[in-house]
Amino acid sequence: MKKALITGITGQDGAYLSELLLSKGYEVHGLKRRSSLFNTDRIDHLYQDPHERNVKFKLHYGDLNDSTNIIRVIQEVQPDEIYNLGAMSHVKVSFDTPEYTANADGIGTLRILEAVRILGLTEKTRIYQASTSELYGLVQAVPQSETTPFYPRSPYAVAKLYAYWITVNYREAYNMYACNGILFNHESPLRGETFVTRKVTRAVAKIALGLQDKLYMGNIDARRDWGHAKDYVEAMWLILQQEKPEDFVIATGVTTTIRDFIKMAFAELGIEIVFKGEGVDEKGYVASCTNPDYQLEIGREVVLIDPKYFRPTEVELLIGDPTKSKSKLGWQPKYDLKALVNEMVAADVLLFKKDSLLKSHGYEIKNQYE
Ligand code: NDP
Ligand code: GDR
Repeated sequence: MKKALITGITGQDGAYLSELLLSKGYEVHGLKRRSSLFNTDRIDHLYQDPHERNVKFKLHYGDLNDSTNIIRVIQEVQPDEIYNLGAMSHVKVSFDTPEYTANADGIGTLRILEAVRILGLTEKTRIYQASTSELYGLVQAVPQSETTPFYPRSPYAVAKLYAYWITVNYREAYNMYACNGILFNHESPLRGETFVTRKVTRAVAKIALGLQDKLYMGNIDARRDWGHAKDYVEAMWLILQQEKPEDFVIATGVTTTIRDFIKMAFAELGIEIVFKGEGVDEKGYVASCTNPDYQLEIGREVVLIDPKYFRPTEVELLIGDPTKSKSKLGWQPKYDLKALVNEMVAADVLLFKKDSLLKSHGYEIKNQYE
């Protein structure tokens, strides 16, 4: 039985990857940060009582900023595969916490590679590094492939650039099986609430159910190549099953504006949104509502722009070229954007119907926006 160690196991990708590896018969170990509240919502359904025998899912306290802890956990687990998914992963927040981000996202990767080397596991342990399309940053060429030059545009992306190259360097210097998956944006109902897709699908559900008035957005003209996280964790696994270690772009090859994503998400509930004007004064209003379940008056403004969501330097256009991953890995996504939006909106409607019910019975509902 193979053993895998996942950093970032409590995150979106960590949860889907755990499910995938367990279904393949792996023993799955995860690095979990200590938190003052439970932070295991996404993996609670996988929890196994550590007092039982043959436990296949185990969590270890740890942090990517703590070398000795990482060395200890890797020594204890002796993993066949490490998936380094842990990171301060929010681009906008990285402008507020650049040093922390550099440490966790950049040096954290070095700590993993160095631990494997120090422990003499270079022949046994394969390493997947969660690299990102944010490396491309300021557009040099499209679609972006494994050979497109990088031009990072945020402290997050600069930290991930270090992580990318240190992974390549350890592969070349020490003959390690260490690979970068350059993944374009991937989303799901488990996506963190402050990333744009989830922020929108949550707001669509809440506006339709009368729990929120307006949705405040940043740059809605940016374009992203969005896939489903479930498809993307499959690619991570495939990258570690090849004969020789290589880096791969994982993307759909289709790009869409945030504006169109907003329209698609509202359309799932039969609500048509039209934008008027240009620039920061632009507003989105309800043009029609054909769903009898939702009482949204025509002409009501529901989408507004708040410059506080703009980034000091923006990544305007991402569109990936997945040719290499399709031909070498045989990777093929099952979801398109329509199916992804459909699943995300449906999940958030279900989630907020509970709040709606509580509200109708007089309970106070807390709102969390960002
Ligand atoms: P999430 O933000 O959902 O999850 C990040 C995970 O990292 C969480 O488990 C978090 O723990 C953990 N973490 C954060 N800081 C530390 C730290 N200092 N030490 C240990 N663990 C830490 O991200 P995703 O699941 O979406 O992404 C997974 C990885 O893939 C990330 O590295 C991200 O940068 C990268 N990536 C993501 C893409 C995407 O579109 N989703 C695209 C390309 C790359 P906690 O739960 O305690 O906060
Ligand atoms: P991104 O994802 O920065 O691409 O990084 P995010 O969803 O945060 O932003 C995508 C685009 O939407 C624009 N935008 C807004 N974004 C947020 N979060 N909130 C808003 O209100 C808003 N309005 C407009 C942004 O400016 C941006 O252009 C994600 C993360 O998962 C990274 O960890 C990962 O590496 C990359 O995807 C690939």
